[in-house]
Amino acid sequence: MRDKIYFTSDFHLGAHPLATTRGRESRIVQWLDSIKADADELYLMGDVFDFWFEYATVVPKGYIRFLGKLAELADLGVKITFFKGNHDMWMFSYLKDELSAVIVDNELTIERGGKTFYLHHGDGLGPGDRKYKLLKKIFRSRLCQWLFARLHPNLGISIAQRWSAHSRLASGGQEIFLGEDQEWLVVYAKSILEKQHYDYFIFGHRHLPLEVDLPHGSKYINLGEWINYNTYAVFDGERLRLKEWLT
Ligand SMILES: [Mn+2]
Repeated sequence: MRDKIYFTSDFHLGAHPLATTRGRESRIVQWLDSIKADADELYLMGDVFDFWFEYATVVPKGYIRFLGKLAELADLGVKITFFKGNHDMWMFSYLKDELSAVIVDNELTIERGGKTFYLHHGDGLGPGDRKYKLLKKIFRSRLCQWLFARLHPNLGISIAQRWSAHSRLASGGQEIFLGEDQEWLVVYAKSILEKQHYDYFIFGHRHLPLEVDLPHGSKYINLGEWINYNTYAVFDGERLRLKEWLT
């Protein structure tokens, strides 16, 4: 029976070293295979790809097992939603056309089983991070995207990969919980709660699996990532649980 909703994020497929990306892809494919019988919806909440850009007639090489498995799920009737992450914000119509996927730019709010969910990749929210907030505006501008698409893919994608090699993830440091006052997504969720109630806030981006109780019975879940943690959340119609995929 298709009665479960799955949430996961931050696969960073294609992130260096390339040798580990195939192992990661294979874990993800096994996990997708394990949920295909009971998944009604699948939310891929950003940074699925370490870099993604769609040219009018070209998409980046790679990830065929992953994309093939997603196609299988889509053909079985699983509804797939992609969120744009900070590494893969340049998704246009390809995944929509191939997988009937929904592409979400920023936040998405849904209600399932009488519970309300606030969903977002998690980039550029909360206090601070001004430099990134400015970059996000530039990277998301049509002009910037148009200019980037004018570069030959060999050049454009190698520039992007070099850029990505300097990211937080590539530096290999393990994330640690900073405490409720310093965790900017906790601060952000609390600010939203002042205006409106949600039962669950689900984010990626933090690269640290987290479950934090918020005021008024609300909860913040961070989905972690698939380099160290292999974590995802599942909603069974009543409860949301953060889980680890064990092969
Ligand atoms: Mn990420």
